Amino acid sequence: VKGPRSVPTHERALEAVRAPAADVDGFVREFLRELNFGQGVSLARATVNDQYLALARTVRHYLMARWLEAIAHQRREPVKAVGYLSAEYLLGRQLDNALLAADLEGVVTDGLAQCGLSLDTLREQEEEPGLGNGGLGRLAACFIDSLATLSVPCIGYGIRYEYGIFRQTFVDGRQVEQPDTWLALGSPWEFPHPESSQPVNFAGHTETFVDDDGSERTRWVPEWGVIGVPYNYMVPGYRNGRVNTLRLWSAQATKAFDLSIFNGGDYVDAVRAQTFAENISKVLYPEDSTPQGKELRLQQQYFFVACSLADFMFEVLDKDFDLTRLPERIVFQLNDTHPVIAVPEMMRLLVDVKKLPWDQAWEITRQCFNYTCHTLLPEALEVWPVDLLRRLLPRHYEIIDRINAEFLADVRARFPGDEMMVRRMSIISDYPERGVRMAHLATVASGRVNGVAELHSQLLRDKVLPDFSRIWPEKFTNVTNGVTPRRFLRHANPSLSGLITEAIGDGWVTDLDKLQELEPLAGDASFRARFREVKRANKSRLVNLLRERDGYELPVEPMLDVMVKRLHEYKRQSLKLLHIVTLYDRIASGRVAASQIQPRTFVFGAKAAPGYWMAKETIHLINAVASTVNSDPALEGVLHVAFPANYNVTLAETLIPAADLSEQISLAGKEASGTGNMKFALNGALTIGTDDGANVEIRRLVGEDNFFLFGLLEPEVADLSAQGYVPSSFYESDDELKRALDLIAAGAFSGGNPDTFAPVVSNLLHEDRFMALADYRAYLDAQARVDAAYADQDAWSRSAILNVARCGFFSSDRSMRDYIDRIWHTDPVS
Ligand code: GPK
Repeated sequence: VKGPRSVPTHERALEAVRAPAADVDGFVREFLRELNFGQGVSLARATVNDQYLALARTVRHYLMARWLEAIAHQRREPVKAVGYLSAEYLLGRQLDNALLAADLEGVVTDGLAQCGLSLDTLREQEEEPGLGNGGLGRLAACFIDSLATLSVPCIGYGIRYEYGIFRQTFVDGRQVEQPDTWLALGSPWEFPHPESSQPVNFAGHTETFVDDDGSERTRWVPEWGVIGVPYNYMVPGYRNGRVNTLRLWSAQATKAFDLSIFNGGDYVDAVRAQTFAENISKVLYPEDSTPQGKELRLQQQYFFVACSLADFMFEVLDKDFDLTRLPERIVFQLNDTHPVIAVPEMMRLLVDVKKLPWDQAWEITRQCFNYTCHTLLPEALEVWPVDLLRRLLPRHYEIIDRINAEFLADVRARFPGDEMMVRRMSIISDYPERGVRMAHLATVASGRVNGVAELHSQLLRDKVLPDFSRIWPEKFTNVTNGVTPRRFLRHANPSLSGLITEAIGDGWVTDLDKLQELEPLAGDASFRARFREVKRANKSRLVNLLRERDGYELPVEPMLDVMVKRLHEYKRQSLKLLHIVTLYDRIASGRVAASQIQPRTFVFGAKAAPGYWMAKETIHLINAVASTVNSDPALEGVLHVAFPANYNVTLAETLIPAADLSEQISLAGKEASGTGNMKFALNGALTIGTDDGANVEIRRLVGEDNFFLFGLLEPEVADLSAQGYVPSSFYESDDELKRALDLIAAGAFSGGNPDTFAPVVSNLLHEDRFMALADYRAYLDAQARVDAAYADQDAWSRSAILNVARCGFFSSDRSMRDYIDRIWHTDPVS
């Protein structure tokens, strides 16, 4: 598949990559050329999609020269790069990001206007690449944005899923999943490079043989294989001339595979085989924090890391590169356990393919990997059944087995006689079935292991991997997550960005600590008034969007209270619901007059994993409560519940800037970090939250007066569960809680049918793994404090401004500097 590369003279090469003139005329010329010659239509006949595709390609041209230079530099100069290995990248729309990075928005707006077109119409045409489930995938997207902005060489490696995260629809209030056909109308941001494809093998067996030099070696005789075709995406830094690469792999059938079957004469089988191979990159698994041990998922994981390692080691570096020096050129970051099969794959490449001695290969491998853990939930830590792993990747299993044997010998030497410890630490577990604990493998192989917020990193050390942190305390570190200020403030909130820039200049876009300079303005009444105008304008923008997108008629006035994140029991959307049901009940029962209630609009956004039954029942209940509340005339203008379907990055960009109140109400000790929490605070919403994840750090930075804390602390959660938590005791002892649950149970939101939500009620009453009932009263009290605070608009705005001013720490630029200082030790390039 590899075509020859031509070797042009240096001058000719430069000539080929000159960007179009960055003025209106230059843009229009290039745009029309793309429309005519690229898209094959005249302006008069072009559809909106034609126009969008031509625009996207035109914008690409402005970034291309820098991109090619960055790629050439990577090959030419001995700099160390970051290889970010992630099964998910939740990118969001590309056009606006590219316009922002290249500073083209003004030119493009004017140029399109000259053609009778509007940028707003064209940007709506883009289907966002939803190649991730939630926080973990979005974090990867923020990180690669920051690395490009910091001019740090990075290749993001991942999978080009043909279907990203499903499109959520509601039918009678229930979630129905539709395939995400994001590629259907063409994908102008990607560059396929079939000439750089990589073969990937599976299954078969291993055999030992004696090599030419007389040594005994092992080889893998695989049974079948596929080809990985890379698709490159630009990752532009913010106005710094740096463009990094995101390289996503797509699976294709091999020619050899086809041929053998075609020669067998069975044409139809041959075509089926092709489909089988291409299935590997067909669809993103929609489970977030609850991986299912599916064979295809393991195939995906091995597929993309095998392609990525070979790509870096044999394509980016020269074929004859001295691999003992590999750690000088690359550091791979394992984004959770999904890419951890890269560890035995690197050993296989070094030992079997490059014939390095095992110990030397292990030394190199250990210097090349670091591991980020994103969870504390035991069910989210991947364990692959030994039978499955051994069948699919027999050589990798042998390598893991040897890594484990050597590791356990080391443990036994340090702790003689402590076989319990050996069992606890083993990479291969015996119970409940023989399985490979990918987090253990990652920890053994990595130079550094990090959690994603202070509390999480501490719990990771103390509770998830305590034995490991005892023997290797220096391995463990924390890097608190961050979010990119480009997408989530500068782009998503142009009104607030404008106000900030007017006050302190625009340096904050790449140096978010500068937001501190806003602090004195929190005391300035006229600034506060302008801040409120911005919030109001953002609410109007949201109301307009939800009218067009979902047919909602929402009032602009009320407090906007937002809970958007994956639907998961530990995140406790059900606790939020109990609050709403209680407010409803207070009015319906006449205990409180509607006029006494602080008007609020509640917005939910949440996808449930299609196989997560309780989460889907909760979605149904949210929709049922919404329709009851919204159709009650007594509540008009007082309470409103909106649940727009298909919450995604694009909706977040309009929703977050409009929010007054950010709901971050997971049970303490369960949310590793959260990043939505950061986006809301940065956009001037106040948080109501538990002492969990990065909430802890947000509260410390914004000040306890500007944050509504409630609920059990993590040690209290641990105590309560040790004592034996009995949720019904909270139900019995709190009349309002009892009434709220009884209302749901009686069918108040299901047309009088008590069966509809019986499982949800019963789950809360008898199981309540995440202690929603225990935190209910504290939560309602905190909501009462929110109401009181909101009644003083001026004081609220002051707090909101202080949230913005004090959240500079949560820039992913800072996260990236932390990774660089503590883990990667890479340098920016000039
Ligand atoms: C954690 F384990 C997982 C997972 O499978 N998917 C996922 O999105 C999230 N996460 C955590 O739940 C968040 O607390 C965290 O902010 C995010 O990863 C990024 O670290």
